[in-house]
Amino acid sequence: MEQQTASKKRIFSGIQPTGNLTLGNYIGALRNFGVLQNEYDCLYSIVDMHAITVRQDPAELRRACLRTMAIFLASGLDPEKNIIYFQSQVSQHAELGWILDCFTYMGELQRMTQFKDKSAKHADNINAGLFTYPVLMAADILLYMTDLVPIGADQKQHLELARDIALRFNAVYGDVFTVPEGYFPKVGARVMSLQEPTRKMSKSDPEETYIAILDKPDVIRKKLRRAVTDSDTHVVFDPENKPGVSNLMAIMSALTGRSLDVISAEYDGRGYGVFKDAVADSIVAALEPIQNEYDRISADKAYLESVMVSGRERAASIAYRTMLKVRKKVGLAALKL
Ligand code: ATP
Ligand code: LTN
Repeated sequence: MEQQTASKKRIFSGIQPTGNLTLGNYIGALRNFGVLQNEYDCLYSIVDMHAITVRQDPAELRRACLRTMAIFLASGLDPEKNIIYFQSQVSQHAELGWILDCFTYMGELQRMTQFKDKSAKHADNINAGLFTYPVLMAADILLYMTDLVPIGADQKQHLELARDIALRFNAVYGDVFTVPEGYFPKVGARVMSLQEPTRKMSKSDPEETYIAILDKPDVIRKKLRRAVTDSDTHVVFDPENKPGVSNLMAIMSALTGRSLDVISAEYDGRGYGVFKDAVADSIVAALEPIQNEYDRISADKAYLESVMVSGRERAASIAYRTMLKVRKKVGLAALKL
């Protein structure tokens, strides 16, 4: 049975298998996953149940699930050290999701900005799952007694809700859930769209607005050259007045570890063309090793299958124990195997 190492804290995060993972997903979340794998017990889930809050083509969803798992592995996550699995294969997510629905207020969910954005984007399908999406996310996190959640800034509001739900449940039943904290990157917590730099880069937006983790160097360079900037020539960090340039600076800083001041000093006054090419180079350098690994791993279907099976078993054994406790606390019939 999966045991949490006494001294290690636990991490959980999830990514939806919708479309192509972007540079935003990488800088905001994925890149931090591997950094923490030695100090924490980590679970990383491909949250396919969240993905179906928006209508998906079944064959493409299945492919996107495997693609996402291969990207997790290609970005350096060791499947021995980390539990990597598909959310829908551990049924306790749905079970706890329902229970937590009964501890969440309509008003709280109505305030969620992601719900408002997605409802506007999918006005023909504002389903109840889209509304209760953050409760399923809270269930994902609380099911594993998570201490830390590496996410981008767009998920902060959802994490706050997960904390509120945990505190509310604990206030009624005693200390059942660990109350999780967010873990955000210092630069690049919100990578913006290349075409509309006041909106976040999103994998469900049109192709030219994002860099995909799997984009080839020539595509990356082309997208960068077309990225929206402004009409002066200064490379200075000023997100309010120069959102496009500031976004590119933040991307470069996040990927190279150089400060915004150093980047400004090097590129200010040399023209946006030179700067954009340099940003493209930093992206290519960061993504190329992942892409090479991806090509190797994604060809090995048997390996992906074995990671999927062992991830599911390990996650399920933790989830099962949490649900025994939760069911008992709430007064649901005991599970007899
Ligand atoms: P979708 O467009 O399908 O809603 P998404 O691109 O927002 O998807 P998710 O699967 O919802 O991606 O997010 C996975 C992780 O990536 C989350 O932790 C999220 O905060 C992070 N993330 C997503 N977009 C960005 C971004 N533009 N900048 C930084 N982090 C991001
Ligand atoms: N809601 C997140 C994806 C997600 C997640 C999670 C992230 C689902 N469950 C649990 C962290 C922890 C998103 O839309 N980006």
